[in-house]
Amino acid sequence: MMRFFPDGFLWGSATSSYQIEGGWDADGKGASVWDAFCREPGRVVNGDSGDVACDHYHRWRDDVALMAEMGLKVYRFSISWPRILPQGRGAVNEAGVRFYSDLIDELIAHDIIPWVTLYHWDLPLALEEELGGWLHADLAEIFSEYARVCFDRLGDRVKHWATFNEPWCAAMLSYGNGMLAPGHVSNTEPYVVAHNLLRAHGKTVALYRQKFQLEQNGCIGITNNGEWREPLTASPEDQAAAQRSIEFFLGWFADPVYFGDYPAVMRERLGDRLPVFTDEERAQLKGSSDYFGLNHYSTLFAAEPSGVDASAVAGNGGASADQGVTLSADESWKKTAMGWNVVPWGCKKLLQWIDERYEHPEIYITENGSAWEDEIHDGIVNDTDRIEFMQDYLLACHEAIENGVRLKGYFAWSLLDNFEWAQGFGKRFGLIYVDYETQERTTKSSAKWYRNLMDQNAL
Ligand code: PNW
Repeated sequence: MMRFFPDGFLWGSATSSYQIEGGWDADGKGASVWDAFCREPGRVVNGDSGDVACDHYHRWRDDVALMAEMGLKVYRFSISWPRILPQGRGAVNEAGVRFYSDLIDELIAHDIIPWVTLYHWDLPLALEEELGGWLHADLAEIFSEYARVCFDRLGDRVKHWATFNEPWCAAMLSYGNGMLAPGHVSNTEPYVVAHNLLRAHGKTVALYRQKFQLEQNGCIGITNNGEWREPLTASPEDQAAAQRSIEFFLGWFADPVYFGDYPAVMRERLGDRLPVFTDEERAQLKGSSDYFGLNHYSTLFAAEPSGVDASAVAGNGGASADQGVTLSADESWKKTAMGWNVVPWGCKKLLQWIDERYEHPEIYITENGSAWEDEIHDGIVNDTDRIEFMQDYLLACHEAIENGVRLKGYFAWSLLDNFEWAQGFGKRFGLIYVDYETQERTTKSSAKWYRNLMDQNAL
C-alpha cells in the first residue's frame, strides 16, 4: 500500500555552519566559541575540530550539485554569525555575506528552497569574551542587529527563516552540563541563557515583521528540540511526571513563543531561578513563530521519583534534576550509534501533543535522523539501519497526519556526515558519506531510497 503525503509536502535535508563549513578563519571570518572550545584539551573526542570539517566553504558548488542529484526540495542550513560580523557586531565582512549570497543563488538556480537558521550555536567569540555571551541581557539586541544584516542582504531570496536552532541545547548543554561550548556547568545559568535566547527571538521576529516581512513575503519561526516522554506506568503520578518532563523540555521554549510565558510548573518548581519577562517581552513573544519547527530524535520513559531515586534523578543536563522526573529506557529498544532509543511511535505521540497544546500549528520536522557505524566497501555504503529508521519514523509521521496533525515538511539530519559536536567526526548522520582525508563524497543507499520517496511523495 502506498502512503501518500499531502500535496506540497516539503522534503529536505539539513546541516549547520560549524559542522560542515570549515574555513574557520577564511576571508575575514571571526572566531566562534566553538573554535575556542575545540582547542581546549578534553572537550571533543579525539581532539577533533571544525577547522576543516567537510570543507563545504570551498566545495559548496559541488555540494549543491549533489543535493540536486538527490532530488531535495529544501536545504536547511545555518549562517555563521562571525562570518558575517567577525566581532559579533559592527563591521560587516563582505566576503562572508557573499558566501551565503552565492550559495542561496546556486540553490535557487537548482530549484532548491533555502531554509535559513540564524543561529546554530557558533556565537562570535568576541561576544563571549567581552560580555559573557548569552548570560548578558544585551545579547538580545545585538543578535537582532546581526539578524537585520541577514534580512537586509539575503531576505530578497530567503523566504524561510529560523532564529534559533534548539535553544534547549544552547541553554542546557552549553551552560548546564558543559557538553557544548562554552562548557559551563550550572543549575542557574541555563535559565538566564534561555531567557536571553527567547528575548532575542522575540525582538528579532518583531523586527522582521515590522521592517521586512511585508516586502519580502517570507516566514519566520524557531526550531525547538523535543523528545517524547512516555509515562512508565499508567499511574497518575507517572503521567504527571511525563507531562512535566515535556513541559520542562519543549514547553520551556514553546510556551513563551505561543502563549507569552513559561509553563506554570516551571515557575512553581524554580521560583526565583526562572527570570520574568516584561510585559513588552511577553507581547513580543506571544505568537512569534509562523510555524512550529521541531527537531526530534528519541524517547524515554518518565516516572515520579521514589525512595533513593528522589535525590538523584537521571536526566539530560546539569539542571535536569529540577524537573523531578526519573527517566529510563526499555531494554528492548534498538539504539543508534549515539545510544539514542529508536521509538517511532514516540514521534507520533509528540506530534499529537504539540498539535493539541499549541492549537494546531503548522509543523515542520526540521531534523530527524540517526547515526550508525557506516562503512564504505567498493564505493558503496549500504546503510540499511538508516533506511529502516527513516521508514519507521515517517510511517509514524504519516499516522499523525492522518489523525489531523498539520505536518508540512520533513528534513533529514543530515545531508553530509559531519562534525558531531563533542563526539567529533566519529558519528555519521549523513545521507552522504564523507571521507575526511580526501573529502570525497559517496551517496549512501539511504539517499537513493530517500530520493525515491521524495519523487513519489509517498512511502
Ligand atoms: C541536534 N540531546 O543536536 C543538532 O541540531 C545537530 O546539530 C546535531 O548534529 C544533531 O541533533 C544530532 O545530534 C542535539 O542530547 C544534540 O538530546 C543533543 C541532543 C539533541 C539534539
